[in-house]
Amino acid sequence: MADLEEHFERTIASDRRVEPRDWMPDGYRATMVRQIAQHAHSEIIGMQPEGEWITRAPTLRRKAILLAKVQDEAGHGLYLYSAAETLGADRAELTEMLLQGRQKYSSIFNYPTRTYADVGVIGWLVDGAAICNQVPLCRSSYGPYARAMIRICKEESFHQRQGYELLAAMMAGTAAQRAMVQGAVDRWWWPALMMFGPPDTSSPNTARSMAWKIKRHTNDELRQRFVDVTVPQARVLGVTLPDPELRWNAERGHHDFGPIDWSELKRVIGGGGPCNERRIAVRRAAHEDGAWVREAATAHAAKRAGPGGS
Ligand code: FAQ
Repeated sequence: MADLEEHFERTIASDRRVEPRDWMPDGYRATMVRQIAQHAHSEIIGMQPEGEWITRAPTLRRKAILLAKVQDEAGHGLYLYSAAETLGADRAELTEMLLQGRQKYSSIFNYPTRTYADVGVIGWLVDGAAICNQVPLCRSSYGPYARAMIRICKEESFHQRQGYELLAAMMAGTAAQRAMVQGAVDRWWWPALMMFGPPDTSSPNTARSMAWKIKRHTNDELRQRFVDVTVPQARVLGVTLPDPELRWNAERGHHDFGPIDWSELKRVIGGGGPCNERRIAVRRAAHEDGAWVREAATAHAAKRAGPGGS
């Protein structure tokens, strides 16, 4: 046991990857399952806010792009559930825990998409925040998660650009379209900053996850990075970020920004966001509607495995 533990510690210290068959502390396994499952649930629930606009996309081109993006999110969720399975988690149980509210998904997907500009802002800000958070996770210590993150980040970066391009097109349009973009930015800016999680001073998991090299940066470090990369993009786009305290601080070499309403994050994580109930209800209905597919797949697998099967 001491040998196994030492091997694990050496793997972490020398920046090598922990692989599914390696011994790992129970706490490490539980943390990985928690983070990967939450991430997978976020991708699957995250299909809903934009998915609601597929039938209302303004042109065939926009519809094709949006369909592809939402399908990518489904793919990310499936990769991530597979990564959780390498730790011994059961996909059906993870889904059950999501539906019962025993596992979380990102707070950001509990906000409504009121106009088509919201689709662009989700690409620009939400995928932009996801990239800031996930690029360092490509170096996360758990091999299957880190490797899944590489492809996911490539796709998210395409998603971010399509959102920005959509917004740039709207900003080149009518005054009403520009107002629509500004309205969407006003509604999504603060929730996007909350995606990075609670401040470091009240983040119970960060220290342990950093020591295990699951997380490579703290929540506040990544939030700051996101603000710094996004401010110049907002300027080029011609939108105002809704924070009167946002300004460059030459001494710190970063942007200062105003206080975040942490009570809102707490409320949304706790189930009290504008769309929490709807998101889970839609997910539950999709799961129930898909029962026949799971049954058919199980019957098919049993038939293939049985005598006479190939
Ligand atoms: N929402 O101690 P910490 C996407 C929870 S991107 C809900 O700081 P940790 C792409 C946290 O889980 C979104 N819950 O926790 C896309 C913990 O609860 P627990 C998904 C939150 O793990 C784009 C408690 O608060 N990305 O889907 C949130 O060290 C567009 C205390 O927090 C990922 O999941 C929140 N915002 O750090 C799809 C990235 N923040 O479990 C569609 C991977 C915190 O103890 C469209 N995850 N909590 O009960 C991570 O990097 C980390 O898990 C953090 C949280 C940074 C999210």
